[in-house]
This record gives sequence, structure tokens and C-alpha cells, in this order.
Amino acid sequence: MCALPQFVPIPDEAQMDIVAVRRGKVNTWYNRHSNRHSNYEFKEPRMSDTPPLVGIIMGSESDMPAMEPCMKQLDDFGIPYEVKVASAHRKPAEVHAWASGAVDRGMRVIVAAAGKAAHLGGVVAAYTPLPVITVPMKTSDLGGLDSLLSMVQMPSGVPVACVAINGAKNAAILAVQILGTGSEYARNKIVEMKQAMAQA
Ligand code: AIR
Repeated sequence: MCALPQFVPIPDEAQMDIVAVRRGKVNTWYNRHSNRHSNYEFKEPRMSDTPPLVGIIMGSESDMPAMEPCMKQLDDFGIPYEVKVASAHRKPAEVHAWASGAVDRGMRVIVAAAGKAAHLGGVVAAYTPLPVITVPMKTSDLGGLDSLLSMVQMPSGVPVACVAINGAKNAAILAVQILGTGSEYARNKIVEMKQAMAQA
């Protein structure tokens, strides 16, 4: 009989970093100033003493407002994350480079948001062993059904999870639940959130 595979927990340094973020030490990797689409100006990923555990990628800067609840929820949980904008169709090489380097940059789970023919999550999943949670963006023409179907109908062998249309907050919660399989800190955050919901 085969031995069960060893469970690999999130390293201690990452746990310590999570606590550091909770104390407000770390900013997110974007800030709110003008750019052509949505009042966000993206900076180059900065070298931080807190490696991101969640990688958030979206197909366009126009997806940013709908993805705000994802970042806010991770901020509330004190989980470090990285934000990347790159389209699977317009910048495929950039998506490839980002996704294939995610593990080495310390990430444990990826959230991918896109609208219309939303192939981003599937393409990212093709390049990384990390779990990918997709967020179908609501669209003006088809209400997001186009995005949803593009994400959920993945071929066998390359799964992605998929939350509701514009379900950015749930994507963050699911990401932290996945982190919680190897991090007591993350698991406790979910427990606290559930207790707060039950008491509201
Ligand atoms: N998109 C961008 N490249 C491929 C896809 N599917 C998506 C974006 C966004 C929508 O197209 O994720 O939801 C419109 O993007 P834009 O840049 O035209 O505003």
C-alpha cells in the first residue's frame, strides 16, 4: 500500500508575514490614481518583505472595480496578495511568464478574473500547478453568461474553480479557505468570519 503524500504546510516565514500584514505593514501593489480606464495606476511589482500568497490576475484594468471586493476581503483577512493585469489574448506571453513563475514567487492560490471570452483562468491553470479560482465578469452584451460559460466548461485535466458572476468577494474567501488547509492563521480567519455571519 502506498504511503499518503506528505502534507506540505505554508512555511513559517509566510505565516509570520501574514501577521505582519495584519499590523498594517504592507500595502497592496496598486494605488488609486488616474489611468485611462478606471482610476488605477499600476506599479511594477515591488520587492516586499511579504511575499504574496494569493495571485490576482485580471484580463483588463476595466475589471478592477468589480474585483475590488476581492482585494478588500484579503486586506480584511490580512492575507498578502499580488495584482496583475494581463489579457490571455492581448498579452499571452506576459500571462505565461506570470503564471509559470507564481509558485517560485511564493503564491499558493490564484484568482483569475476576466469577461467575455474569458480564457484567462484556463490559460493560467495550464501553466501552474496552483489551484485557480476564476471570477466571471459581468458583461454589457450577455450579462456575464459569456464569461461564466468560458470559465466553467474547462476540458478534462485542467480544472478551475468558478465563483458567481462578479463574485469577487467569494473568490477571496475560497482562496483563504484553500490557504487554510495549511495555515492555522488563514483557517481561523474563516472561522471568525463564519461566527460573525451567524451573529449578524
Ligand atoms: N478580456 C480581455 N482580454 C481577453 C478578455 N476576455 C476581457 C477583460 C474584460 C473585457 O474583456 O477581462 O472583462 C473587456 O476588456 P477591455 O480592456 O476592452 O475593457
